Amino acid sequence: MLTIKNVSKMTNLSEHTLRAWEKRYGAIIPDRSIGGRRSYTIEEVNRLKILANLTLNGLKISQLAQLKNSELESLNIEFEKSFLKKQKINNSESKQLLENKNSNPVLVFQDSINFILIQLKDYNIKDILNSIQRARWQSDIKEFLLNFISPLLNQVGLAVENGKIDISHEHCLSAILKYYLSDLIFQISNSSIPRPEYIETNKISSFIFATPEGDLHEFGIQISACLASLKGYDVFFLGCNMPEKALQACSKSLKAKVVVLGCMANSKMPPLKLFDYIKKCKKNLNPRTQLWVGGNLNLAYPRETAIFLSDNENKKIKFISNFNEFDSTLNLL
Ligand code: B12
Repeated sequence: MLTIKNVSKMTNLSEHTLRAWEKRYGAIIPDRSIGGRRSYTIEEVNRLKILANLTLNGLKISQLAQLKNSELESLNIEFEKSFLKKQKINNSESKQLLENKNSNPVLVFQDSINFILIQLKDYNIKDILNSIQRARWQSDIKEFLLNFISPLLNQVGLAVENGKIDISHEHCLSAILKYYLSDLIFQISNSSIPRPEYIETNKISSFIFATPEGDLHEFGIQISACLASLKGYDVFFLGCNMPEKALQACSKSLKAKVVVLGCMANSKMPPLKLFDYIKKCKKNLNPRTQLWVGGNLNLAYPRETAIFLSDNENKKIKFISNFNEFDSTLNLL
């Protein structure tokens, strides 16, 4: 028998939503153990997964809660079919996907990314958002961020470089993702999303996320903020383009354990200016606050990074160039 915690992880529905759907709509009324705890069956979990998908597609739980399982399943298949048709996936592929949606998440994500690239050309925001929501629903948050959001941004970058789409399309997607990921950070922090890796004691350590003044690339810190929050750390997302003095003041006031700077090598940010910013930042932070520099700075400028780190004052600064490394560093804290 499954507890509400298990079910929350399996369906990506928060415990709060599960209780609300039970109490307000009677969508599922699980048995109770002798101690009064909810105990779900696998059939109930399957029903909840379908309800979650249909509500993501815009249907109201109030309209769905009383439908029979068979009615929900047919409705769900209709939605799947119309979505896959839109993605121009041929019949045999769509059948395979319908039968075994989770067997190849990379394939499912790549289809969604292709679909978004096509929709971007027409600035079709509604379908893009829908597609993002579906990718989110099909996977856990980490997979969604690392295997979908990050490759999506890179492929959009490539499409601009190759002249397949133009900068206005890239900006359009950036605007959508900025909104979507900000909301996700907020939802994770407020526990409205299950956190399988959550560690209660982590919440005494606060993390600040920002990018240096002049650097507008903020998806790296948004993704990292989600990863830290999933582990239970208290996350303060300050966004991009942070003046160094303001960052220090904030870090002092919050007694931050770690300041995470996202630094992307780009033509508008000369490396010396970035290293200078990082150096000043470390110098003026509380000595107990760690400074982590995420992004491709050390990879793009290995020689400059080596020189920078040879200075005793900078030795304790950590350079982290990808999210898996960031995630493991969080475990070591
Ligand atoms: C979205 C985007 C923008 C958006 C940013 C919007 C926003 N809210 O963030 C906007 C439109 C503002 C923008 C502006 C510019 N951009 Co831009 N942008 C991109 C794009 C398409 C995606 C970047 C991104 O967020 N990727 C997602 C991240 C998560 O993945 P990633 O970049 O591969 O990062 C990896 C690692 O570096 C690391 N990582 C990255 N950040 C972090 C942070 C932490 C904490 C950690 C742990 C790890 C980490 O993890 C990732 C996976 O391994 C890339 C294209 C591309 N191919 O990357 C160009 C790109 C980064 N931009 C580029 C350029 C040149 C610019 C501009 C100078 C363009 C211009 N002429 O105005 C300006 C600079 C503005 C400024 N002052 O900063 C170049 C940089 C090339 C270079 N080395 O010079 C790229 C590569 C495009 C290109 N091929 O030319 N950009």
